[in-house]
Amino acid sequence: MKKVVSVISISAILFVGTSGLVAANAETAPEPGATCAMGTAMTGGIKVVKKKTYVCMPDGEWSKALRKSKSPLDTEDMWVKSADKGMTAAFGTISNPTTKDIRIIGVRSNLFTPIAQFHEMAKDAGGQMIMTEKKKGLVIPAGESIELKPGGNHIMFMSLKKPVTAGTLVPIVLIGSNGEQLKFKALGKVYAGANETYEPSGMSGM
Ligand SMILES: [Cu+2]
Repeated sequence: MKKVVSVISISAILFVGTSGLVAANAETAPEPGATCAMGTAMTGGIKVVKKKTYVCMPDGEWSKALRKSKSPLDTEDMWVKSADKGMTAAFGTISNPTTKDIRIIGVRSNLFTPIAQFHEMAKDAGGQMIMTEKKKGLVIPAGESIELKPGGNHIMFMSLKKPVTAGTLVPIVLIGSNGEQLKFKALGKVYAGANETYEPSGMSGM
């Protein structure tokens, strides 16, 4: 706590010294193509500046300015595996009733740190199921539904801020590549599977 206070006072002094009384915490819009602080392989770090949303894309660059709109996607039976800490994942069915593919590039929820990934389970050359990240986000094809399920595609939350308790509803927002925001609540459920480990060299488990 002491450390935080001293950092704030130093930055306040710097602001007064260099630019007078400029609002110290004003968010600035990222330059197009600027790399995100999250680095590669992490979706997160969503910024909202002057009513426009910027998403730290899975490829490590900020998205273009996205004007907020309502997503035409539908969800059904969304749920999150209950967990006290660490990682968890969200599952359920997402449908696209429109005639255009919709790409989901970001995830936001106040239960998690702003780090989430879209994962896909696939067989490797040896027939082993492995988990890989979908770096371009999650595409819901026109007129189709995709089912996120244990052992298949899922939305992975890398670091919980609060426990997800069985029976509670977790608010989640998915952000589309055109700024469409899909808000839904996912039910916390006890589930014995979907255990994953995350190692620097790769991912295993489920
Ligand atoms: Cu995963």
